[in-house]
Amino acid sequence: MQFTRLASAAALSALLCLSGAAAHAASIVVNGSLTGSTVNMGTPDGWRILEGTPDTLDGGNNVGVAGATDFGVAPTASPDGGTWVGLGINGSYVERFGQILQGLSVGQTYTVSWFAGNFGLNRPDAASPVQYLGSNAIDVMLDGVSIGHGSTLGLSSNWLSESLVFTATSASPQLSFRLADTTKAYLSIDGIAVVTGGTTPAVPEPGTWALMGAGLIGLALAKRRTLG
Ligand SMILES: [Ca+2]
Repeated sequence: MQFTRLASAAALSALLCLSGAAAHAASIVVNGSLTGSTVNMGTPDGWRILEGTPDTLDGGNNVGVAGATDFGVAPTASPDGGTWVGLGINGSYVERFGQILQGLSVGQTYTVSWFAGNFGLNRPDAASPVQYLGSNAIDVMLDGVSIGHGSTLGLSSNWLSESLVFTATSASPQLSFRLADTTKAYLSIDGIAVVTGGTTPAVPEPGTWALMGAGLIGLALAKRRTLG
């Protein structure tokens, strides 16, 4: 998210940025906690910008701008703690960040998980009003190709835990995140982990449970009639 007047402050923040890598114990991802200094137009150590200008932020520094609390809805603290990354989209303007994963086994399944929030950006009184208040979802990409996305989130203070399973087709694919559709929005992501294993859950849909329940009741009634 570009704010030209703050470019020098952002550069200073980048200089002051210290390594805060705190990788998940069993996760393949480097600095999945997205720990770093808040910075407008910058990502934490271990990650790189792939499109547009993602930011590193927290609840007191929206879009990485020092002291900015101009959210659409004030965020709760990240379940992962500390800073996180914000991704904007506006039509053909896309923000995407990622890293190269290492040491995957081709044919092995992996689970990628993350926390997502939609706190937006609302600066209606600026000389040029800036409002990113739409609903959108976190899209997950491997080597630049989408492998699925999380739920579509409207503005809310809450974080949602999301995950999906993929099968590795190379040992070192590029994992990246952007927003799933072109609707103008600004979403947050934190706590990214990739762990070995995982299967697509074969849990029956709610409708299936209802049918199964009705079937069981029917069987019980039939049995009672038979016995009676
Ligand atoms: Ca974090």
